[in-house]
Amino acid sequence: MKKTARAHTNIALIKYWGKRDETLFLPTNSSLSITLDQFYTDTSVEFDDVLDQDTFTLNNQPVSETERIKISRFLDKVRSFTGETRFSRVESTNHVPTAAGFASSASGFSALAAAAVKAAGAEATLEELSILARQGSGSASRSVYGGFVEWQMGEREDGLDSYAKQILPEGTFDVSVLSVEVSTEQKKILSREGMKRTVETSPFYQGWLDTVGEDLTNIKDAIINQDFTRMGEILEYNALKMHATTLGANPPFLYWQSATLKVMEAVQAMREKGLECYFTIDAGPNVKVITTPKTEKEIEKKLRSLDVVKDIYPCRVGPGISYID
Ligand code: 2P0
Repeated sequence: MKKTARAHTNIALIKYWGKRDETLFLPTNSSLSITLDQFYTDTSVEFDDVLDQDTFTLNNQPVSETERIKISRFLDKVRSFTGETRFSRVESTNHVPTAAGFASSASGFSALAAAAVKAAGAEATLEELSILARQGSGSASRSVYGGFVEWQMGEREDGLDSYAKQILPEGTFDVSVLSVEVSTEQKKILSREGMKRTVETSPFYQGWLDTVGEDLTNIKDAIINQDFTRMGEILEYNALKMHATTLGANPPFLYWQSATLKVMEAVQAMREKGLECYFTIDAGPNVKVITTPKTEKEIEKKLRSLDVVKDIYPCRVGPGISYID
């Protein structure tokens, strides 16, 4: 029984930055994201007793042995959840511009969790899928849902209360996300390593922990009230604060390039002229600009005129997991 699921990627407005358990992917803080409509992964899974190991192709190409083992370890979690004992054939297609700094791991593990559970003939609630997806990549826990999504960190050691919940469904509060590409280079410090180093060495990390909960409470209130300005102010503040923690790490590091700063300045300059937009940045040099559908085109045009901008990918708020067959 081959089953195919689609999951969309997401962009965090309140960042997941740090783990308290690296094996179970348990975070040190709750986070909040928007699921994006344009970028997604389609994954099909078929368990078959002729197989003597899991196989995995990404965009029709077999992956490296290291990658295959990573996926197989994740499938072990699905097998233990569903009682399935066979190995599986996994085929994944990414519709995610990884060059623009989008991790495909969020949509990837979310789609894989959903397809694998279905292919095993089992049922899972969205909460259970979120818990499973989380154990492939933390941010994947949020891609199970559409709209505005909160990943609640939970308190338990076994992670059973660490899953995402929808705050507001897609189609309720229209925002526009412009992914601004300034560099297509591979990042030097992967987010997994970056957050670990920050947790272990940055004296600024405590400041992050002390205040991120309040940012989350405030932004949830803004989102529920569809207060774009307040949401924008909080998301920009939270992104800058996350990046500030990396400067205090030892050895210190910074995901920004000079081009990143140019886009940030342009956003602030447009805002001063009454064009409302805000930026957020993940573990890389590219910038996501959050604006409204009404101003999206004008802002995109202005950003495209900057010589440091290579490309722009516009998105709106997207849906959660769906099954294709
Ligand atoms: C986020 N990031 O909330 C944060 C902000 C990057 C910066 O989630 O180690 O690929 O697989 O759990 O989810 C990227 O990290 O990390 C990320 P793992 P993940 O979107």
